[in-house]
Amino acid sequence: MKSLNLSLPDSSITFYPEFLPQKLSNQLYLSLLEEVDWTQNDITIFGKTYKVPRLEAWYGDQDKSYTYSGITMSPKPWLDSLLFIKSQIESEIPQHFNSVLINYYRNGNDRVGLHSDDEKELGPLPSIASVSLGADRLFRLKHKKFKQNGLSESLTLPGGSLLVMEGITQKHWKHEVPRTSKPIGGRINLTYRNIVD
Ligand SMILES: O=C(O)CCC(=O)C(=O)O
Ligand SMILES: [Mn+2]
Repeated sequence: MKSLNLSLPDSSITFYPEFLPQKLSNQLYLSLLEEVDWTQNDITIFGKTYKVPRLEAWYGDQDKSYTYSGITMSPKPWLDSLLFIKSQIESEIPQHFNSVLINYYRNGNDRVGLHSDDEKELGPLPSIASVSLGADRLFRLKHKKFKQNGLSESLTLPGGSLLVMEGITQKHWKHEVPRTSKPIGGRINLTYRNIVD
């Protein structure tokens, strides 16, 4: 399968632009939109509570729980379509995943701010396999140091693509999906993760 190493310093990031065939990717988008039990969580920053600017869901093995942005979530039991995508990933890369965080960006106003996937539940060198369905969105990476000279990278994540971030990537880089004023449709992103105990 066609893959591309991003070759950024202090990272290990591989991009598979055509991981899922377009037709399958569209079908999965529509079925997940229906099947997933979406919630809009609250987030409290400096004592003020906001609605998270996207819908979220968390699925996985039943014995795992996870704290994300201060919210502890118990995973819902796997759906067939989520297990199918997981098996596609696990047949391409030598990693095992026991959970998935799913985001639904309803339009260009929905987004995720700069962060690292460095929660302690993921262990010191987390592997994150990120599958995108639906509309193209910009994915921006920023190195935590060298802020002045702006060591950063942007790529468009199209529907059907897979982005794998491994090793020391989360330790050194943050990432975001910024808001866009372009009139665009919805996007679902699934980040498969392995919770270590
Ligand atoms: O939507 C994306 O591509 C990224 C989502 C993300 O960074 C996350 O869920 O931690
Ligand atoms: Mn993330």
